[in-house]
Amino acid sequence: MFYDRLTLRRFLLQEYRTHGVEKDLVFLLEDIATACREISFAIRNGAFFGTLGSAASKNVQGETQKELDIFANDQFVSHIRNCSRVAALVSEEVEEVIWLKDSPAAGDYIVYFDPLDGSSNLDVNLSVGSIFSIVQLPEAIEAGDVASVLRPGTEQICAGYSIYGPATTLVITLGHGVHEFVNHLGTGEFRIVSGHMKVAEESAEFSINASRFGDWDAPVRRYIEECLEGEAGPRRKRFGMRWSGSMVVDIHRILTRGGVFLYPEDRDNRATGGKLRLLYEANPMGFLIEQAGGIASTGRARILEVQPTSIHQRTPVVLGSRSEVLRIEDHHTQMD
Ligand code: AHM
Ligand code: MG
Repeated sequence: MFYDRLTLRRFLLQEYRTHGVEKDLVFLLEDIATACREISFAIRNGAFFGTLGSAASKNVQGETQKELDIFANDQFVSHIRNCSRVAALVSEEVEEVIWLKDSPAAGDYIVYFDPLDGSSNLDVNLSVGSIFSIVQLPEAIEAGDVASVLRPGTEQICAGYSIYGPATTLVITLGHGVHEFVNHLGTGEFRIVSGHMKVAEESAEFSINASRFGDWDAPVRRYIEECLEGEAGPRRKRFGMRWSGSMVVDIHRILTRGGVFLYPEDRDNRATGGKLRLLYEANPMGFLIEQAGGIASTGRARILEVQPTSIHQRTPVVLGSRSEVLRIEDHHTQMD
């Protein structure tokens, strides 16, 4: 029943009481949830205001920005500003670190986010989402010192995403499992629908942009070929394939019913080290997948242990069910 389900606020206050989650982090997450609600509203009405198309600008990766990319970024920045403990922000849509404090202290937060992931889905009315990651500074840092925001994913204290689909959802981890909330149309509340989500250990579904087959390295090609061979091949089972064009949607499916998601480094993207970004795409999704019992790998190493060297750094990504990710890692070990 609707009224039996925990609201996001009550859930966060439980985390405060049982796991010592700080009140400032509770407020920060509520502000992020508000930003997501506003973005959801803007997307649903985007066709009337002509905001689904491209803006005149390009972002730091040279990609054309949609008006809604810029709007979503502004929502994240303005709502997160409410929290006086946030030292700095790193956004996919902004080239430089956004410093919010003059003297960031130990215990302050850094928030990394992709305000609108998969935005090429907007024009065709398919789902998109927002992704965020929060780390807590172990020591004071100097405002303006970019190196001090280059922190590995193991330092995350919180990660999550919102999906703007048939329902607007919010999925978060504070390091004690993964929980899904749905935004109720009417009250505007986020209420829990799944607690302690688990990635199935085994699966028969993979998610990759197969049009890049000719560019993949041998270990990835071998893994996918084995899946495609179905019952007659070494896997002795038939595999399904899904690719939504929006990482949040593909990862949500894997959290819900298992599977593996790959965006490997390939011949075409090798110069940049892959397509997806480490700090605000791979790390938060990796933290969520690990918290749900899956594995988050580059194909060769744990994503969360990669030491970032720049804020918009890219990384190969293999996320999902344990048995599949281990098999892909094994292919890399054998064929490197
Ligand atoms: P974006 O941040 O520019 O939207 O790009 C990230 C997206 C992911 O959501 C998705 O998995 C991938 O890019 C899709 O890539 P492709 O264009 O190869 O299908
Ligand atoms: Mg993105």
